[in-house]
Amino acid sequence: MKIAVVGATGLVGTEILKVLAERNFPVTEIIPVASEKSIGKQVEFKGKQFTVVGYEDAIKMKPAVAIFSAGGSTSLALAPKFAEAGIPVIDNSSAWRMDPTKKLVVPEVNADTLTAEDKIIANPNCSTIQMVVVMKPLHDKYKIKRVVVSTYQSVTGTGKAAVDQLFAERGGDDDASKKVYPHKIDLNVLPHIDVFLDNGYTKEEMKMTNETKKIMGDDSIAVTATTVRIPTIGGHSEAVNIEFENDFDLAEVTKLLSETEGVIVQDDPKNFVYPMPINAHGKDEVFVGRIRRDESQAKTLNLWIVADNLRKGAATNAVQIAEYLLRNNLLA
Ligand code: 2RA
Repeated sequence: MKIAVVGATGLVGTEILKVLAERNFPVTEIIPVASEKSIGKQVEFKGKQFTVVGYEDAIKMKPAVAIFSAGGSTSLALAPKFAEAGIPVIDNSSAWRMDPTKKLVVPEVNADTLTAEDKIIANPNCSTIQMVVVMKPLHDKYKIKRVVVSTYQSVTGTGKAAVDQLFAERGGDDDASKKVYPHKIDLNVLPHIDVFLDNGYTKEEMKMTNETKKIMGDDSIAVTATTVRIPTIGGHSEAVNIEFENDFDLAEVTKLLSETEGVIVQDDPKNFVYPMPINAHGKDEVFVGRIRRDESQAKTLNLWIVADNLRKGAATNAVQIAEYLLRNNLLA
């Protein structure tokens, strides 16, 4: 089937093509869509070249689904045009995530809410996705009251220019014109992701709070986040403290997580086994370790969660939504 990838030449767009190929999604033709300046360029998929087209031509080619990763304003402008033509859109930007008429989907958590009427489906923020995949089975079993999360996020979450800044600095190039962050990122840590809001939190932090409630379908879950950029590229890491309504057994928590689809437990600290971005890089799963009781408070758990933000945090999650639509005959 024909698949349109809008923003096919960006970091996430490239990853979407890789994931579609690796997971053997039944693609007959890729329709790469990009802005005016990229039209006519070639994009490779499974050894074949496909020509980048504008969105009007893409709609005329009647793809079965369009996966968008082209930023919020492009999505706001173009996703409705695909949707009106009956082409389901899976959108990686934040444009539609909190729109009450749109579903915000992590397949392991809430794909079963999707219907044929959902023509624009939002893919959540990367740092939220990896956290809710782990939270879901725990919430079902013990009921989560409150989550305190601190993130350690890869520069790939910002985009290619940020990766370039990191490596330029590492090579000794401190040219301010190449900087996308307001400070040096190499050998540094920035407690700042996305813009600051009036309440003192960043937009990224509020995404973790608001998106979690929507995906989990439970407004009673309290989430407070501190999101931090670190000079790494393999994935996002999160220290997560979860307070439950009901008490848990630690061995049972580990068993539950090891039986959860899409989750891999890596928890043998005595042998230095715990999730790290260097190992999560290029993988589709969410890795969890450092599973331990919070000894300062009853019914409370500490976890360390790592996933490749370009994969499960973006491309893989979007392709999994497309797989769900395919399995359930919901594609155009
Ligand atoms: C980041 N959350 O890591 C973003 C990307 N979606 O900056």
